[in-house]
Amino acid sequence: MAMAVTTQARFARASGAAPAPGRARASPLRTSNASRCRVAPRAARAVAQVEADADAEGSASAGARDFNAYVLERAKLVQQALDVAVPVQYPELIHESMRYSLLAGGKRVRPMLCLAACEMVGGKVEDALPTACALEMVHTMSLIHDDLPMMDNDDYRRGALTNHKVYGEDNAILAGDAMLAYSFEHVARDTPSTVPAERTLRVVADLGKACGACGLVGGQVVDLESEGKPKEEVGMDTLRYIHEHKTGALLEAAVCCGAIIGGASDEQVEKLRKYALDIGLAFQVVDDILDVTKTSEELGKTAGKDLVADKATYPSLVGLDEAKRIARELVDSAKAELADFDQEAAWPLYALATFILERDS
Ligand code: GRG
Repeated sequence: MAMAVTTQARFARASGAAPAPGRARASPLRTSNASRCRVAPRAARAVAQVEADADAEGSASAGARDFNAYVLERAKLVQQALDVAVPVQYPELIHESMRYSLLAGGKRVRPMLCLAACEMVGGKVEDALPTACALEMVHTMSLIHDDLPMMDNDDYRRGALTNHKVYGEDNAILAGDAMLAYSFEHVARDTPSTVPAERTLRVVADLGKACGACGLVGGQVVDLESEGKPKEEVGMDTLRYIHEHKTGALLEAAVCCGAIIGGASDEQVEKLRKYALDIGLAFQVVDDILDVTKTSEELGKTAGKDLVADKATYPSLVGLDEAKRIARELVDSAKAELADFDQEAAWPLYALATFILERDS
């Protein structure tokens, strides 16, 4: 696989050594990694598409044309905050393992949604930043665990070797556990004290719900249960459940928690929940589409796995064109939920919805 060569070369360059086949004690990310942000190159084409669409539509918001700068600025902000939140300290190995996956790039969609929702309802970015980082910690730990041999068994993630390939399965499990626990600590302890405590408490509860047996874990369990079954037997209802929980639940938490921190009314949170449920499902439908239309090199992870496993996915159950139509419809429906908000303040949530549809990794 072409990616294997490229990724190993990149790893070797970053660490100054050839990648160890099993456990590695030296991390390529021992020093600050804040400037090494790969979001822009990997998402560049989709960002350009969002801007082109905004131009073509004569978008209500002139700001939409600055989406490229917006994404870069937000990704950098989140990268720096994560770098500070998880320093290397004793015991070094587990902190290095956490940092290896957390600072390895990624599109940072969940933190961006959280910050955008907070700002749209009048909140301050710095108030939501610990929650935005916590969302990325939960997301990253779920990727680490998902990649383990007893789950999805993957060797590559975010264009690099998976955590267990570098640090061993025992440390990868523990790094995920530590990151999950720390995400809640970070929200509870580091959200500015000017944010009313009841808002922070609601965020902790919503984040917990998104992680648990009625959220990501529930989606993962049903996904594992469905593996090996004929895709027709799995069917659309179960597939939708998997997608809405495995992927959608955290996007829902991202948008709703950002809005709660920003002081949204209950009515506003519920409108934004509908927006988030639509983009959450669309995100995974697009993921299914990318799995069959992109290469491993383009995705930074193994492509074509669903096809090889003959897994139930939107393209495999309804066809590629219909899957694309459904994703478009979901994103249109999400945008409709934004109609009652200040349109100028809402432009990043419009643009992020388009980005989710148009992304190519
Ligand atoms: C205890 C929270 C918790 C989870 C454990 C392993 C597990 C249960 C759930 C797996 C959830 C999972 C990996 C869902 C896939 C979601 C998805 C579409 C990932 C890709 O997201 P991107 O494209 O990735 O945003 P980047 O790398 O850009 O961040």
